[in-house]
Amino acid sequence: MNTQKSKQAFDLAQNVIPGGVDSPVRAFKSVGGTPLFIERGEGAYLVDIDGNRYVDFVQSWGPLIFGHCDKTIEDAVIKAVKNGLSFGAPTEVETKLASRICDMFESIDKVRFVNSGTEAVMSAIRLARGYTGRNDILKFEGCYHGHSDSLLVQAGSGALTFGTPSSPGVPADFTKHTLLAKYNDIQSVKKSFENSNDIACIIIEPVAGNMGFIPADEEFLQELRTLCDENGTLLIFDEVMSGFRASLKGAQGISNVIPDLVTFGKVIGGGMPVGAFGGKLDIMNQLSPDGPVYQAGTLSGNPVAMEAGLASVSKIIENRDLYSSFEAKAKRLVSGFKEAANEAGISLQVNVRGSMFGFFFNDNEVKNFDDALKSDGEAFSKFHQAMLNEGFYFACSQFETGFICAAISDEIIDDCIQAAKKIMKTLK
Ligand code: KE4
Repeated sequence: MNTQKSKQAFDLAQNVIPGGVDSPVRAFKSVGGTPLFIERGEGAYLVDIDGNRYVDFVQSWGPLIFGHCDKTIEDAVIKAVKNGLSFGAPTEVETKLASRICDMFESIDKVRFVNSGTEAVMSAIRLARGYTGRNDILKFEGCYHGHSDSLLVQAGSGALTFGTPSSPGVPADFTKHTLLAKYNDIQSVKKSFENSNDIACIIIEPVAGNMGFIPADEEFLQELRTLCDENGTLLIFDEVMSGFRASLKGAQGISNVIPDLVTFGKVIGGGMPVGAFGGKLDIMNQLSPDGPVYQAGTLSGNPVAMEAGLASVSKIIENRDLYSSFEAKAKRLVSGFKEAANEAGISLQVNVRGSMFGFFFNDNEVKNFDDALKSDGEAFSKFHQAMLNEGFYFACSQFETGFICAAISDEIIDDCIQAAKKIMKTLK
């Protein structure tokens, strides 16, 4: 692939944008090589500024469940734009999208829109603290919930301690209320409750997509629910990535565990900047202006973004049989990868939930962040680069997730598996 124009564009971008990107993972630092500058999307494909076409398994990190330039979503946005871009006042489309989400999830009586997943999670955490009157929060090593200060936390010394900031600029005081536990390990959670009787909420990616792809064990989620009920702690499902992706009803549609608060993003914006958080009446009614917990946003519920989200969510609800097709394609893809790896004498761990999939270059099953860290990052990087050269665009980090969209055909899956068979042989 000739990527000369991307290289030039990246050089220019780095003069005026930190790292040349507006979000760090895009810089390809984890896999090496130059990030591709994209000119346009076409259904299942990305086209870079050098004219190279790639099958897109990233889909803007999840939002584009129908692929690029979906006509339904495009028409909705174009129509909305002609009425104006923003009013800073309520519009009926916000109510329509909120109603779709409330009708879909028994755990949600009300929902509020924001502009990103980060905002959704930050707001849900504040609401949980305001509702319970407690200060501590519990998250899991390896789960990412956006970049708000109290959630930018990794394990301190020892495995199960109060978090320490994982970024400069976050004062230790801002993370002293953040407890850490191990994903899929209920004993580590019980230990946290021994360490604190002030836990406002547990927040979890019920299908983790930010330490690579690791679904939580159903029993683990059920035990989290029980522990929260026993301790008066709220359970927050961060479904920013898994919402409308792991199933029509996200992870809670698979586990049947009902959270107290849910956060959304990505698919509910259809590619436009939308996040949301929702839950039961008694919790949501604590939010300003009805309640004392403050939360706000100039462009929250932006009518153009709302129309994109309404079109995206409505279309997926009207085509809910797509999920069985998504999952069949994802399973066929990763099974093909696993077969190709086995033929090459390489250990590959794979997993699927609905339209989400992941693979680890790892000898053993990956159940938590420690396991994920033992994966062969070099093999992943070589695979990523080689598949790019074959015209397949995967997430540029072992600690991300892949997605199937409605525009990805069975033929594309077959072609991708053939490319993987060729590439795996070169990795040994
Ligand atoms: P945003 O603020 O990026 O919209 O959402 C933060 C967020 C919250 N919760 C979960 C479960 C998430 O996956 C995310 C964001 N996901 C990453 C992909 N791993 C966004 C990509 C990026 O950071 O550029």
